[in-house]
Amino acid sequence: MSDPLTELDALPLTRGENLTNLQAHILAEQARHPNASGTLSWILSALSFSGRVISAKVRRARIQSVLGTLDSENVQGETQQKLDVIANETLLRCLGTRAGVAIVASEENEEPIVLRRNHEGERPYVVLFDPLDGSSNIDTGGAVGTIFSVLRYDRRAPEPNASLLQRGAEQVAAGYILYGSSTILVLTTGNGVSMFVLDPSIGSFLLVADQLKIPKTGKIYSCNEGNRLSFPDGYQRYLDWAQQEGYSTRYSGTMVADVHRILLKGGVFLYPPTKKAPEGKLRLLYEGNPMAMIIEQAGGKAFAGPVRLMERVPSAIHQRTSVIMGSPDEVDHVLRHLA
Ligand code: P6P
Repeated sequence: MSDPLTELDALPLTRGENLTNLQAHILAEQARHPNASGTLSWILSALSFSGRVISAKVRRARIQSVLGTLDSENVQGETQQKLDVIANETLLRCLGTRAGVAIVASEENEEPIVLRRNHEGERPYVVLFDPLDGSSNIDTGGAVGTIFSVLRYDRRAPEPNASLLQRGAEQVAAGYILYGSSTILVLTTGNGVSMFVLDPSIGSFLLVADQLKIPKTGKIYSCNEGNRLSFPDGYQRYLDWAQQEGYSTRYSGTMVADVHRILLKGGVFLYPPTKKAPEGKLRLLYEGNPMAMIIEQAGGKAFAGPVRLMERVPSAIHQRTSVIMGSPDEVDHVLRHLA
């Protein structure tokens, strides 16, 4: 009969740490706010549940012959992968059961979905998400992810959608779920960054790192150099400099995977303006802002060209942005070449 404690040691935890699951962590965070109603905790719980469902779908995609594409396109004009639709439906159906969610907005839906208007007593929220970021990598077994952003619903807003068009600095929570060699959930509610790994044998996200800090430096840059010739000059000068300094490049085509690597190992992720996407390709509200909140909460920097990304005032839900985010010193190296 093996000693249960040694089995605990085998879990993906720092040796000697307590065994904390995501639910316990969320409730502990809630307890830090005496007048918290628990509404946000329920929303985070719905996002976690969605992540577990989507993870199971992603890992069985080939088996369930879910791969391939629907003949439909999403608002971005991108061919929808079947798993895009399934991930989107999963999030809508999990969040829809939570009373505190007033509006949801998704990369896959042209218009936001107003779930509830009357909010007597509730402190409602709006949730924005990219249900399956990097979905073009699904068919080749590449990493994909879900990105989410939570803002307060503004009752005073002239119309519901105005609550969606808030600066990233107003986010109350943000994070992502990476479906890679393991399923990893990274979350911030404004009090640092926590990382959880899904243990599929028990169906729980277990805390493996709290108050995660991004390395100050890292000689790695992550960008699609296929677009290099259409980058503005400053970015090309930066790439010349980085290559002369012996930097490595890592780029998977899934923002969640590329930024997660930088969060743990250091470096800088950049998606500059290109001829095809003069505003940048990534979406401000449900890619740029949530990833920027994670990076800044971990001690990194996140810019859109020369301006702090989370200061940008959105004018449209599917608005695009350029992105420079990662280790503080590495972002500074890029900004220095843009000046
Ligand atoms: P490109 C995926 O489609 C995505 O939105 C991000 O996850 C990723 O960083 C970027 O676009 C990849 O774009 O132009 O390099 O294929």
